[in-house]
Amino acid sequence: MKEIFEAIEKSAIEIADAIDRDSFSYSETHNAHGDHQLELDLECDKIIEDNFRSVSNLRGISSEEKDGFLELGEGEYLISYDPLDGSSLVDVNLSVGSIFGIYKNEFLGKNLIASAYVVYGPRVELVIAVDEVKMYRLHKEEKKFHFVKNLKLQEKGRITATGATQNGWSEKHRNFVRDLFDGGYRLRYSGGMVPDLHQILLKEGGIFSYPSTTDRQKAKLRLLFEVFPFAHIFEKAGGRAVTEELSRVLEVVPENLHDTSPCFFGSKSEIEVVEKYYGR
Ligand code: FDP
Ligand code: ZN
Repeated sequence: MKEIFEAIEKSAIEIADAIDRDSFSYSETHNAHGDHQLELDLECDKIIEDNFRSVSNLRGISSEEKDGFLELGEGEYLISYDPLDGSSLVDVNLSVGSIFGIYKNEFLGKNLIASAYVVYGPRVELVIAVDEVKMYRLHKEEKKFHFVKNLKLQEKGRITATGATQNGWSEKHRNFVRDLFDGGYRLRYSGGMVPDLHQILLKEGGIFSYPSTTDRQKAKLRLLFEVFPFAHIFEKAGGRAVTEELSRVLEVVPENLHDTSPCFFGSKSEIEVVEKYYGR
């Protein structure tokens, strides 16, 4: 696994450079989700693919920006990744990120053995979860990540982030959000999953939700590329990640690489509020 983490670090440094350097124009192509790809989405995808190609123990990779599975060898690990999450925020200079899930055998939540994400903000930070959740910061001159601290959630936080088109929210979701605001929670939503979840982890509590809507029952966030890795990180940090049916996110079985699911990530107390409104 050391080689995998080194490839992620190297990719993060190269992507941070690409964000500083490149134009943010659209390419001619769309990904499997119908998103119009930026030139930068494709470049970040290529950077990560190239770095993973030199890792010896990989069987293959799957990316939000690629339609199918890319076989790389006979190794035991599989990696799913989102090369540039929040690409609609690149042109307005808000933080974006990369997300990684590392699996054995099959792309199932229960097979996730490590996960990681990188935030490209005013600083570049890397978070890796194996048994514990560890945060590192890039020292730009040295081109090296330095350990900062372990991330651990308290029982309860004070911030909430909720996505999707509000006029499509269910009654349950409206009541859930109202309960949080009535209880004094503050809204913290940038529209980038990585910085929004990073904020909750660093503030040691709170809740992020991306619900189903009337026009999108399966919501928007992708199980393999976004939802599983963060569910793993939140659980390892002492929090929880559940679906609208209130099952553990990591128990959802995807049928296709690009499947999506409604999801909630939070500290324990806020997930109890989800249970209060989404329970039968
Ligand atoms: P984006 O489309 O900009 O890549 O990956 C999807 C994502 O961003 C997440 O980062 C973010 O949490 C979500 O979409 C925001 O979606 P809404 O605008 O529908 O709330
Ligand atoms: Zn994404």
